[in-house]
Amino acid sequence: MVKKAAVINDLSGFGKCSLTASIAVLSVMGIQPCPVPTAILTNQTGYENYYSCDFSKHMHNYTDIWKQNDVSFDGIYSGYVSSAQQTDIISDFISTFKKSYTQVLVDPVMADDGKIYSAYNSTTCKKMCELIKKADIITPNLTELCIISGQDYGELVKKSDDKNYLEIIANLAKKTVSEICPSVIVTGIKKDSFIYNGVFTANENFFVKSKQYGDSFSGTGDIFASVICGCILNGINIKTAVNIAAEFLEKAILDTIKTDYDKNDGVNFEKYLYTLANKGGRHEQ
Ligand code: PXL
Repeated sequence: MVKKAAVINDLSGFGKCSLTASIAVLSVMGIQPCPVPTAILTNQTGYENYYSCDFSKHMHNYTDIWKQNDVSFDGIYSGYVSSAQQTDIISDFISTFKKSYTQVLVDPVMADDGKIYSAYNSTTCKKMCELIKKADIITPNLTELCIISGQDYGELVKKSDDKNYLEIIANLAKKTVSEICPSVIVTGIKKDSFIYNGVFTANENFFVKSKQYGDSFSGTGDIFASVICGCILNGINIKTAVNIAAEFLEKAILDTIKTDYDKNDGVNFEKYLYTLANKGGRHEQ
């Protein structure tokens, strides 16, 4: 049986993020992605111009009709929301479909590099911080961890040269683990030309270190979370999952920076998707 993941995210025509990333990654890893669009956009919101068509009023139908059709999911993975109200719809979706075996991954997409996304406001962020309480695992970037834990991002990154910088971040994440969500993976922590991803659970606390190349690219958080989702559903442990996600992104980023690029266009991940096919892809088992 192919495992199924409901993927609640937007569909952006350009930016190689959200559903375009998740559908490709999960499929190659042998998981059936079942998309629930939150919005349909011409392109992600980091470009100068974008048009976004909010899908909120249709999202209830997914919950209602899929309930009538008695579908079930091994995973539920949510990302970008285009209104604060959508967090309630996602919360209802999780309550309706979460079974004992369903893994819920909420990527609390809100912000990056210290700035909240242009379609978000403080209410959206407050509601997202409520939604993560329903997750088994969350994958905030450093800015999002700051929002979740009430830490000023600017003040935190001022300490990035300090010896105990990672320890300060670990403490924020551990507080989140004990108070909000059992597994927290903090992505994209920049220090001394390296990128760290931190894993925090009741029994594990560690950072995975990778080389930092180029900019912050569109969609890398979504690709990272999608690989983690695929790995978890394929029974791969969290440490291996983070290494697989980091290595995959490294290949895509290295390829992207070989030529002129616009960070809004995302990374060249397509030609490396095949490297994920033997990472717990169903054909292997
Ligand atoms: O990758 C995060 C993301 C997802 N979806 C949309 C976005 C962004 C970040 O800007 O604009 C539409």
